[in-house]
Amino acid sequence: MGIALLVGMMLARQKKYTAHGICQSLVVVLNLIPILFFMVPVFHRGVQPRLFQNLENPFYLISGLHAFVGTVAELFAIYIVTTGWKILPSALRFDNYKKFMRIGLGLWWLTILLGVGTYYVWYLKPASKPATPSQQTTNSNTSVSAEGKTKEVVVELTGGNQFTPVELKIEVGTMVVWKNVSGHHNIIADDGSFESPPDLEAGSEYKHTFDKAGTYKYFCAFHGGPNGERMSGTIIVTPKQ
Ligand SMILES: [Cu+2]
Repeated sequence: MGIALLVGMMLARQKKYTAHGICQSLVVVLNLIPILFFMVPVFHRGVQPRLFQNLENPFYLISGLHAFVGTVAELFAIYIVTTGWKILPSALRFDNYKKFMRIGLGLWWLTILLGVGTYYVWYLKPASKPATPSQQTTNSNTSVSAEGKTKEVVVELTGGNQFTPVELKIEVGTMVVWKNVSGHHNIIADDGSFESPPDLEAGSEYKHTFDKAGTYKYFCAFHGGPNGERMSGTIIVTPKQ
């Protein structure tokens, strides 16, 4: 998109205004597809519900800024396109093309930079804590800790965007250890009673002990949603026998 915008800018410099208009308009319109079908749903599920409580966390701050500046940039660009093709009534159009184009291009480049930043923070940034792979018995995924009190049960998060097992039955007092085997995931309870860090990198884990009987639904905000949408799971906690 950024390269196409630069090509479009060259066309304007060479005074090929129709080609310039077609090039930049295509970028603006095609850009709506990933925005509406990918970015808006992921933002709505994974960022917006916890954005303002977590502004000090780069995961939320950078993706939140990208969403804000990107929305302004796309709307501004749509305004430029509708003016350029004379779709808007003349009273609403601008005359100062150079100024508007410069502001528009500046906003788009800022959005692109924030987008690269979001990609880095979400998918490339090395884990802040070194992963601590814990020893596990080979034939069972249930183990008893050193104190002999807390039972631990493992749920694996895999690259296929699945929790394994999807449904887990445990007794009150059991600790569930979610181990991220591959990919980027997180664990968020539908009812908000537990929540992992926003981005659990491969090799890291998140633990939660269930002290109350009940049925707990949870999901990964990257790949699922509440109420059992796609990447999600259930923990059924039964009273002590
Ligand atoms: Cu996931």
